[in-house]
Amino acid sequence: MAIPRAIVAVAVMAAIAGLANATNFDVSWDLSTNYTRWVSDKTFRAGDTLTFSYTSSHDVVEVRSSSYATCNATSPVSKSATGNTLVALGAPGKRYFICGITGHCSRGMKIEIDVVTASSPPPGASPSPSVSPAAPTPPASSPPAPSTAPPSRTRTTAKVALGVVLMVLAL
Ligand SMILES: *[C@@H]1O[C@H](CO)[C@@H](O)[C@H](O)[C@H]1NC(C)=O
Ligand SMILES: *[C@@H]1O[C@H](CO)[C@@H](O)[C@H](O)[C@H]1NC(C)=O
Ligand SMILES: [Cu+2]
Repeated sequence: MAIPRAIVAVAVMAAIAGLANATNFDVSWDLSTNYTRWVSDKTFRAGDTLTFSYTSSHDVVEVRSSSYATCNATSPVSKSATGNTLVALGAPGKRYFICGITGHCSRGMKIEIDVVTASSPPPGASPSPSVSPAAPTPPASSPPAPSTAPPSRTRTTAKVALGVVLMVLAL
């Protein structure tokens, strides 16, 4: 009531800007996914999150690199078996996750996440944000076309959806 809408709107835009670079990666945690391949086209930045989804046949165990190499879940950093495990990638560095059920890690349920600083460009990315030369120019009122990379699309979609929700709340 006492807070002018303009101030609320500025706060909302600031909140959106702060979240603009956070991406959630959904990890379908099972015995059939090749996680080496899954990580290969993704860039994980500090502030991003992972959401592991899995059945009761699995769990998520975070381990140190030495235990990762040998699939040893004996003294984990952390362990979760809720079926839906959210992991915050808070700081740059490597994170190691395995399934603690006997035999699953050695059969491929292991994933190494290399978290880079939030401002780092993805490996091999061109220095400037590129627009496909063949793409038609969108009408001026349209939002920018999302990148073809799934994480970026998630990022953009989440940002737009959040912006809509917050703007509605602000008004
Ligand atoms: C997983 O994918 C990587 C990269 O594409 C490949 O080199 C590897 O052989 C695959 N592993 C399995 C078990 O298929
Ligand atoms: C697994 O790790 C624990 C704790 O570090 C260690 O005591 C145990 O010997 C390891 N097991 C194997 C099979 O290496
Ligand atoms: Cu498992």
